[in-house]
Parts: sequence; structure tokens; C-alpha cells
Amino acid sequence: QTMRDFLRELPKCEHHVHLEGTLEPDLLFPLAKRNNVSLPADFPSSAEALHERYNRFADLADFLHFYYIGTNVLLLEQDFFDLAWAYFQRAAAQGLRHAEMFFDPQSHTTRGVALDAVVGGFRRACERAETELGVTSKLIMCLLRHLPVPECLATVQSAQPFFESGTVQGLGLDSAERPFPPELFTECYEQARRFQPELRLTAHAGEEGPASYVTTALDLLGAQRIDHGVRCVEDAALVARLASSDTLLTVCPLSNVRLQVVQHVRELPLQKLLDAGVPFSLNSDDPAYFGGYVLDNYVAVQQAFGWSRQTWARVAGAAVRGSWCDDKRKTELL
Ligand code: ES4
Ligand code: ZN
Repeated sequence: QTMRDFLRELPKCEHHVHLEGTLEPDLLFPLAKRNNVSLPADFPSSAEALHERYNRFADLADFLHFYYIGTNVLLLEQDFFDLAWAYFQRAAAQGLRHAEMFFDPQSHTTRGVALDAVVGGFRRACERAETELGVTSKLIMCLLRHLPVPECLATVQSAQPFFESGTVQGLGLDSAERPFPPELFTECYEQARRFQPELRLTAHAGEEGPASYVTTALDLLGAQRIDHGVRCVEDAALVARLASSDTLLTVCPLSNVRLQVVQHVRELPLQKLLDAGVPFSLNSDDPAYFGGYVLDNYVAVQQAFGWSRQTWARVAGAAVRGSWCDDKRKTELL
């Protein structure tokens, strides 16, 4: 059995995948045509040319420019279903068993797409994934932190029925990290929690932003996990705190390389986190843009760190334990 086969068969959970970031060029162009959406004049004109451009993002902002153009081709409930279902099939073939998935309502509602169409399509794909693939999942709504706070607050208000019904089980914060510190969104997180006291909370922090953003996400937003968070290592007290509070970091290795957070996977502080007892999971972030799904991220880390099967069992186990599924499902995955 090769290491890749071993890693494929390891029951994997992912906690950091943006559904809009699973839009493969092979679906982007047909959807643009089907929905009569025109792409910018200087946009690469073939799936091959687009893949090539995705190979040289300068930073997070450069990536987000392409990511938001991509979201514009999504209009109908069926589009959101098709997108998520394609992701589930690809990820399940790589040994994905449980996914906690982000979506960005504001990139759709600002174009006149109803929140019902977005959530409805995604939810239908989640149900099919559970029935046909045995993959369980949760939806996490993210706020776009580059938009004005009052708009984010209105988005939280509009999601009240989905929080109350449990269709959306988490709240997150994404888009350009700097100069938009977590504390700007304290009121948004408080309001969402008033709608649903059980709501799970997370936030992107410590990707391009400093370690202090991780601290304020924990202290002021009440984040229960941190997305990326790799820059926590710049603050030793924070590392100790993450370990003692058992706070999961959702690390995205291929993303960090493509967005030049690090130049190579081996520069990520994964061994340091393991040794310090900080739990983390390995995730694909925006797999259609960053060159790999969940197993590809595991394989890239194996190539960089050369861990034993025992260490890999520990890493995959930490991802199960850090999941927001119930204990019964965790037991099935461990
Ligand atoms: C994202 Cl990698 C990353 N960071 C922040 N926001 C995002 N949205 C989609 N991918
Ligand atoms: Zn992300």
C-alpha cells in the first residue's frame, strides 16, 4: 500500500472549503454561457488559460479578484446545487467523509440572487451527498469583511430563518483580511448568536493578518476555531493558549503556497503545532483555484514532512475531534 493509498483511505474531515472556491474552470465557462453572464474582456478565454493564470496569484487580493468574477456566473438554485454536488463527488473520491463548508451570501445577494436559492441549492447537494456518498456536512455562512459592517449586519438579519432552523449551522468571516480586523464584526456575531445560541463561530485570521487578529477573533467574536491561523506562531503565548483551550486551526497548505503566504509547504509550522499540542486540520480552501482537493493537501504535507502513519492517524483524528458533528458521527469516523 502506497502512502497515497493510506492517506486516501484515512477518514478525512474538512472544515475550510469555500463552496464558491470549488468552481472549476470546466464549470465556470458553461455556466457563464448558460446564464448569459459576460466575463471581463481581459479574462482568460479558455479553461486551460484560466488554470495557467491560477498558477501565479501574487497574493490574497489577486486571487479574490478572480474568485469574485467566478461567483458572478452563479444565478439559479440549480447552479448552486451543481457546484456543491461536483465538489462532493470529487472530494468523496479522495476519501472525504465529513465537510463543514463556507459560502458567501453577499457575493450573490448583491447581484439580486435570493438567499433561498443559494442555501436551497447547497442544502439539496448536502442531502444527496449524505444519501449517495455517505458524506455528512454542515453549512457555514461567511461575512465578507471588505464590505461595510451595516451590510454585514443586514446579511445576518436576512439569515435569521436559516440560523433558527439549523440549516446554516455556523458563522464565519472571510475575504481580504487586512485592514479589516475581526473586532469590526463584534455586533454581527452577537446578533447571530441571539438568533441561535447554538450557532458555531469561526473566523479567518492569521493568514495574511497578524497573530493579534487571532487573539481578537477569539476574545471579541467568540470564535470557537480559527481559519488558517498559521501566523499564531509569531506569538508564543497565543500558541500556548490555543493548545490549552484545544482550539482548532483549519490550515490550508496548497492555498498558503499559491497565495504566497509561504513559498513552500515545508515552511508551514505544522511540526511546531503538533509538538505544541495545537490541534489543526488540513483543508483545500478553494480547491478549483489552488490546485488540489483534500487528499492533494494531505499528500503535499506528506511530501514536505514525511510523517509516519501513526502521526497521520493523530492528525486525521484531531480533525475528527475538532469537527462540529455529534459524538455518534465522530465515533464512526475515528
Ligand atoms: C478565501 Cl483563502 C481565502 N481567504 C479569505 N477569504 C477567502 N474567500 C475565499 N477564499
Ligand atoms: Zn478560506
